[in-house]
Amino acid sequence: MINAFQEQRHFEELMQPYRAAIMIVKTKLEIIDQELKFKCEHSPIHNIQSRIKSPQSILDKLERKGISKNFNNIKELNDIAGLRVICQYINDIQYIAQLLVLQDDVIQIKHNNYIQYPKENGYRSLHLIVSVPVYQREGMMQVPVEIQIRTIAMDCWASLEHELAYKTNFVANNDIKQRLKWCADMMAKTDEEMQKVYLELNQPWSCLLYTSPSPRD
Ligand code: 0O2
Repeated sequence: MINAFQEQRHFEELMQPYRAAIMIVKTKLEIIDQELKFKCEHSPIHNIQSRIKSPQSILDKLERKGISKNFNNIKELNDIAGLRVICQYINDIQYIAQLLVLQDDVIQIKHNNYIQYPKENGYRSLHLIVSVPVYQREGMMQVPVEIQIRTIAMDCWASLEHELAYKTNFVANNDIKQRLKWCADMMAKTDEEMQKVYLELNQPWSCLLYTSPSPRD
């Protein structure tokens, strides 16, 4: 009993910097959204979700990567802390990502553009791994955070597909795969059309929007 309690406490202690990193990156994203809302009358972020990977998922991932299943090896994983940013329109995705990684204390470690290059099953999303400094009593440590940035439509497809196919032991047959892919492509067409309508209705007023952000001096 005491051992289980101590293990739980040890795990929670290891998670502390990751929880802090989530708070830091989430706040940065909220500040970006607030600024754009004020200056461009457009709030690109619909919703931000966050999660700390569960102990079981951590052990499963260590095993998948061929790393010994021990919580002290979590430094080998970059997605213990995860944020999902749901945007209104496709163009918002790249713009938010750029504004975030241009910040001096945000180091980009990895960039996977599954929107420009969707996965074979139709999965679309922009994945970033960044690291941010977290200050604790012992000093500063750089903590990685995985950020998935996608539109409402991409998120709708990915959330359902996650349950239906991605995280199940069930191996989808070709018919199911094609139908899921068809849905993903329809969602992508909807995103394109919604973006066009938004720009047609708002262009005269959104002069600042989607212009390349440049590094601050
Ligand atoms: P969960 O349960 O969602 O957290 P790498 O770390 O680069 O070696 P990894 O982590 O597979 O390999 O990277 P990738 O491909 O960028 O995927 C990271 C996450 O994106 C996944 O986390 C999923 O959340 C999501 N994802 C990737 N591909 C798909 C897909 O085809 N369908 C859906 N619905 N989501 C996907 P986890 O840890 O695999 O799972």
